[in-house]
Amino acid sequence: MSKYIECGRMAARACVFACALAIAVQPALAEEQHQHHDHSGPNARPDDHAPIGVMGEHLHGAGEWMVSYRYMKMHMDGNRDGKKGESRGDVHDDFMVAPDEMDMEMHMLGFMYAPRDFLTFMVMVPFVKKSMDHTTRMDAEFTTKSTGLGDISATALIKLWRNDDHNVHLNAGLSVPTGSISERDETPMSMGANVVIPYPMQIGSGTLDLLPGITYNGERDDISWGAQARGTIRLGKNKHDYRMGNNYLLTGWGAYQVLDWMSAGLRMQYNQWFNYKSKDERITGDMIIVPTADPDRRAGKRLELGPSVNLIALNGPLAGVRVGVEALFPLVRDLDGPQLETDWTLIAGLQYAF
Ligand SMILES: [Cu+2]
Repeated sequence: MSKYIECGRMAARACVFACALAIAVQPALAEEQHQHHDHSGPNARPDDHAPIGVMGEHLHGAGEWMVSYRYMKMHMDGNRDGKKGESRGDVHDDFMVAPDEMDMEMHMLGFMYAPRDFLTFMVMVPFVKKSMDHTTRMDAEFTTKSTGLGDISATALIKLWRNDDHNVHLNAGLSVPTGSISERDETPMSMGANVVIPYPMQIGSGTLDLLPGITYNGERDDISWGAQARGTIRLGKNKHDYRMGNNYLLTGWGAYQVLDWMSAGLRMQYNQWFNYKSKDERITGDMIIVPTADPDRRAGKRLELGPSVNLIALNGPLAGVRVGVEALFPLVRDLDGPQLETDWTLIAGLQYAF
């Protein structure tokens, strides 16, 4: 129980810090300029928003709301240790079971509301679906699945600085452990029992996580660009006595406004994540038969690049509706493996501000 109190205290401190910062920077912004970026009106641009895979990259004008839906699919095929690919046979040299493929799908609902021009609140509610195929040393194939509500997050986006062409804001978020860390399924080794399945198949982190970040946007004439750095900092340990590794993400993008209602973009993203602290005794026994059950084979880094398209309806009954599609492909993958490697990610979304 004390762990939770400790987490709560740290989270409370983080919130107080974010609010204090907001109050401290607010006088500098007291002279609230009229909303330069109208997200729904006739002056809106398709590239007012970043490629759809970026979150919390824009603020809204005072009184404005936005609802969004995103669909994300990540496909992983084949194993890798370091930067080098490993065959199923390589994995079977050390483990009784090799993961072959994994698909992760996410449906994410988003809500944004700006009480003031300098402050926008954002809440994200993910629904996650995972499926992993495996082969045993005896050549038996099996699939495990998990699905459910993920970790819900709330973030304050606080304007730090703006002039005609440039914007900088702070992202101060908190993720709460609403996602399950007790997903179960049958495996050939479980003798018909439903057992807790390995770490990558769990839906949530089980911990309160801080989501700090900073975002920059610029635009001039027909082009726009931006960059964002953000982290996922896990607090304490979860109820099954482990903590997932922190995650750090750095991304930059550029977009060109092809038409009033359509922009095309390119984005690069660097992501690094770390090994787990301690372990879940239900998953990691004395003998590790599959690499996904090893808390010390979770870390990795990935550099990705991909194209995107943003559309906006400027008038008519759908005015203010935005559609975005983005794909990401890996340039560099470096895993503390063997781990499944990500081959592609697809993100599509719908946004409506009012
Ligand atoms: Cu928004």
